[in-house]
Amino acid sequence: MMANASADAVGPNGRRYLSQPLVTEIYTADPSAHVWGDGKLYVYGSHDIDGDAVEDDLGGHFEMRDYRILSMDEPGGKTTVHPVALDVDDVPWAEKQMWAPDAAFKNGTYYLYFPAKDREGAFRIGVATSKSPVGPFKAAPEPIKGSFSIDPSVFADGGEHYMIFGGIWGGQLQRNTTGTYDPNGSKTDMGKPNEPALAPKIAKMSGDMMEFAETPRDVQILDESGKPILAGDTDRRFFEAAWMHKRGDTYYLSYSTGDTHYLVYATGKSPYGPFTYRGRILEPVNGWTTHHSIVDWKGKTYLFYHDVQLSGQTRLRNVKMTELNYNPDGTIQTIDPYQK
Ligand code: FUB
Repeated sequence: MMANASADAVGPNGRRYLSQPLVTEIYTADPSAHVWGDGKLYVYGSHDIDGDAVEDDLGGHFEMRDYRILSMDEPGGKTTVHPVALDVDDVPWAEKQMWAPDAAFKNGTYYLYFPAKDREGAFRIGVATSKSPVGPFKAAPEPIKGSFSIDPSVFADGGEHYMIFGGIWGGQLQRNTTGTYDPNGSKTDMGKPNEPALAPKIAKMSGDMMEFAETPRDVQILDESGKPILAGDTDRRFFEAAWMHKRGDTYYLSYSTGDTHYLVYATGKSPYGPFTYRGRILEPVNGWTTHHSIVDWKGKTYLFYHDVQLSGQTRLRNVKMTELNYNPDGTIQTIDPYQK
């Protein structure tokens, strides 16, 4: 058992964690949770490893090279760690850094969407297929045409699927402002503080789920007065880890604010937006990154997230889950990742 795998473990602030890691035998992060037709819950996430890279400002220390899928039969039940579902060596175009993935299901096939760096150092998004929710997955020979940056999440709505993706800074969104990767683009220039922040992207998927059916467009995130959230508004602007879900007629776009460490959300009336900022979902966890998914399962809604309880190291994270509750007006009750 890894150190700190105990209900009595406390974070750097001396407080006990709200919930415990789902698994302790491997390090896991960036959980995208789904309930498919069999009623079980599957988590498609990153498999963190303790690599050699020195920690840097662009996430070079996240050296993940494969995916391991988790599954649970019941909330609070045992979590199973499945064998390797896809390895970087089996993705012809990818060199390294298999970061946060997501999955979709259509017509008897499971689709795993994942970002990785190609041999030019550009993040692209790939797709792999399987007849089993836990793989093994077979990768397409090329990345999705027109894809760039990181953190794909695929949202199903009205018979269509949409990919929402992107991440600034180490996620390279600022190097793709023209839709084409600029190897000489700035590593860190995210625009002037009083300019609109860089936006996550959205594209409808093709019928066969292997391509974009349209050129990715910006997802606008507005403040309470209808103005775009600005680049300098670091507590609220998009950084990475977008997730979309729907409740009633309302679309919820949630994301990480990165260097300010919040999980926040905005609501809208269409998956394309515009979205209006509403508030925080999760206060900062122990660890630099924060990343999540939201899913309904057996009559409740759950937030899947990660922190570094087990290792205390940024690069070695562990996935957790906790219940998420709405207020009567549809706003989300902010979660504190520590016990009161
Ligand atoms: O896991 C690597 C990166 O860290 C993800 O792509 C980001 O969302 C952050 O969690």
